[in-house]
Amino acid sequence: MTLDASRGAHQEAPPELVQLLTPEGERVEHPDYDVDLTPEEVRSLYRDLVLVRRIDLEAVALQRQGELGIWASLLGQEAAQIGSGRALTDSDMAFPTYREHGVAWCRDVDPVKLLGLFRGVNHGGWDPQEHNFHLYTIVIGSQTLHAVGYAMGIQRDDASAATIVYFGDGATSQGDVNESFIWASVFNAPIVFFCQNNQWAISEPLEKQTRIPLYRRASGFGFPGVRVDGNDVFACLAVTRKALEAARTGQGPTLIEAFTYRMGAHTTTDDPTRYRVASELEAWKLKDPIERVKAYLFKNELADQEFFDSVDEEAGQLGADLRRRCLALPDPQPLDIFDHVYREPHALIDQERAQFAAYLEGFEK
Ligand SMILES: Cc1ncc(C[n+]2csc(CCOP(=O)(O)OP(=O)(O)O)c2C)c(N)n1
Ligand SMILES: [Mg+2]
Repeated sequence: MTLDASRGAHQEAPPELVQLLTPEGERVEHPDYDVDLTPEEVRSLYRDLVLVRRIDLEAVALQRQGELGIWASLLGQEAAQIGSGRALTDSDMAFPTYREHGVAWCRDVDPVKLLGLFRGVNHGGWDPQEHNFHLYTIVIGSQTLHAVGYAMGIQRDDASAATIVYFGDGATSQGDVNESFIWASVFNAPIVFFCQNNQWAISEPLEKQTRIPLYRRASGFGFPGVRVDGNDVFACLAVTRKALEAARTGQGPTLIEAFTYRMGAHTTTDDPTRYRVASELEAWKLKDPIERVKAYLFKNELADQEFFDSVDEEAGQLGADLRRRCLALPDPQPLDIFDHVYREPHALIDQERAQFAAYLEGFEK
């Protein structure tokens, strides 16, 4: 192919999307990926999806009422997060961005701790080692390097575990992410790169990040890439399971592009009506990740109305309980900020703490 002919060649074939459950709730086969789920497991996935959406809704409401400083909504991305999160085993390690509330749920992180972070009363509040779930990272893409380092540690310990790292479509333009791809590839690190392509990086659309489908980037770095329907929890589970297993068995990294959509604002400080058209949102509403599982359960008579009502009831209670516990979170003492800078006592920190204590003393009581 000449240079001129190869330009734009990426537009020839439509990219393949792994899908196991259509938006209408029909089960479809895929030659390379499958999941064999019991009715109980499907109901459990449905429950996860509904509950994390409820956590998210409560958090948005709390922010609007001035109880949180900010919130990054996962609305629309529930299937990508629950599917990939439920594919993890206890010994796998996950590195999130700031939007992975569904993955946090799968790692048994109490959602009130997430609210504490966005309320500004903790710095994460959970022990990453206890949950094998790293603290949220705001600096776009930097966690991919931390994750590859961690994965290389697993490799050197000869442990049978994998690492998964989450990032967005916008993050793929960061140097850190590209460097992490190179390290992972060259060292055959046991890692899964899970990119939630939600089509937007705040107000920047996907076409400002790439001229080719994101999953195809992987081949340039020397490892496989796959695009999955990010609103299909079955497909996200199947694809992530396979990629994690490949990582655990010495087959190196995989890039998963979960093709999804950010249904809400970037964060509660953002107003997406200023930069995107309503029809786009309407089109994606038809691909809702929860509705298709509900339709599947209903059509196949795997769940009755009583089941759906009980999940809704549980969601309502979870929301109310979260709200109550969020409002009861104690404000931190100003000097607490120095507590966890280093694991061991540190002379400079002691000095700074003393200086700050003296400064605080200067205020009238
Ligand atoms: C290094 C860095 N640059 C810029 C920002 C500001 N910023 C916060 S979120 C964001 C967009 C991220 O988009 P994407 O990776 O697609 O993730 P999404 O928010 O869509 O989940 C930017 C530029 C940042 N946090 N860190
Ligand atoms: Mg994005």
